[in-house]
Amino acid sequence: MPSGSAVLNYAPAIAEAYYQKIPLIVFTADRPWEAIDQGENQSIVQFDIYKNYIKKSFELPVDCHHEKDLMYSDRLVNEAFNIATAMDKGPVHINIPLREPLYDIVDYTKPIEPKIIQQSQLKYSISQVDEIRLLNQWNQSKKKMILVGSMPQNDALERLLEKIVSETDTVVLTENISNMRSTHFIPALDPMIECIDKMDLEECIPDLLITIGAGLISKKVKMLLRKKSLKAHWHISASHEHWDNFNALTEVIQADYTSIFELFLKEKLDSNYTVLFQKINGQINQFNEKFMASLPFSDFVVYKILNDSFPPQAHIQWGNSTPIRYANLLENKDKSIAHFANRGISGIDGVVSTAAGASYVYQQGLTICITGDISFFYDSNAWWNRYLGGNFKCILINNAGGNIFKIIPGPDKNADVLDFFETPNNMDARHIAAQFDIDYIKVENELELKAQLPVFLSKNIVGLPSGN
Ligand SMILES: Cc1ncc(C[n+]2csc(CCOP(=O)(O)OP(=O)(O)O)c2C)c(N)n1
Repeated sequence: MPSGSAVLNYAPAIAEAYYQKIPLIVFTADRPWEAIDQGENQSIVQFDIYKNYIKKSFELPVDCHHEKDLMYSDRLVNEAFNIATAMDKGPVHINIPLREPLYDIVDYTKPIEPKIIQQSQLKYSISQVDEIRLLNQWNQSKKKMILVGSMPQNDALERLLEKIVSETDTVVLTENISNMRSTHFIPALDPMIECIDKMDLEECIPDLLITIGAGLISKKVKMLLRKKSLKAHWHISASHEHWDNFNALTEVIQADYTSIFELFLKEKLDSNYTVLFQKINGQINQFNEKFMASLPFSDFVVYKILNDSFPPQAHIQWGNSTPIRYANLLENKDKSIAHFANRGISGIDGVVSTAAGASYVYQQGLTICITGDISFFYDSNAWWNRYLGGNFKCILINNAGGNIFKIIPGPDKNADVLDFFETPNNMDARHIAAQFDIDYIKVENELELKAQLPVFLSKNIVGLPSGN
């Protein structure tokens, strides 16, 4: 349990969990209130320290002399766990003040039987009046589009959305980390936009846009939907966020996805909207093949080769910056492979740490972290981890700086400024690998990559930082 400035070091992970709605219980050790702001060693005000990024903060009593103190602590801990895991999930903080001596072990003879307060799970459903109103609007909208943001695999929802597409003539757009794989859905949104010709553009804009899941990666889709004023945008979520990403939000629906989409299945409308997207989707493969064929050996070629080589059951942890963006341009068909990224707040800190932690929890297959060099070196302490196993692999795309800043419009305009954004470097991961006793393979061209990848994926080794 951390205290003092170590508590602040938790902040990026807590903020990420908050925006991704991940249940997280954060424990911190503290000094009692009388020692705070007294120049005492390693003590800062810790209660509510994460207040903007936490569902609720708790503080246990310093002493437990009376049985009521224990009852109170029991209740607080139960409340904290229940709030974190409620339908509207997120992190909670339990601060634990301790009096000196801090390192003695107390011989506590009484049996400890913590009370468990159960929590029945809420199922948000909307009122009948709202049902009728929404269904009415759904019926009147000929062009309906569902845009799925980041979420973990959800087979039941995937099947339900397939039914929505085929029975109600609705278009479903998915991103890589929405983990929705179906021939009924449109993947790889940026190439799709390249394939929309001007004539179809107007036709493509929906009358009704529905968003689910966390933040969207595709900037092109954002720009497209922002450019044209949408008639209606509904955001469905168990929590109460008002995400108006297209400046057109008309309804926040606090419901679980199943109940709302089952409601919409009642209406079987035929408007040919999906036919239009099927036509566009048919062009994506051709577009991609032509585009790939035109490329020299480059980061994107590396990503394509990697994407085609992931073994079944793998969990891919994409780094922020270009890795997740390139990943989002590529199509994934294997449903057994799940894709993740820290897209709650898109920090480049903790990319490798997150993947390392995830590999400890997920033992059924490989966890493969794919990261840029700045993110990798920034987080090099991630390798200081006693629990890493052979199921954890890391691929470092060492392009000697933050390449994203050469791609996004803006920083590239001024060469002097670009240097500060990009932070060019000549760092080599070989020494980090040696320091932490990690196997290391370096590849520098397509031939080497293709030759080494099977070795890397099959061997029980921990990491493959590569350079290109
Ligand atoms: C904690 C944090 N600091 C700074 C940034 C801003 N930032 C976004 S991308 C990036 C560069 C990342 O470079 P690298 O990991 O090498 O990936 P590449 O751009 O080469 O793909 C930076 C500094 C951020 N997102 N998060």
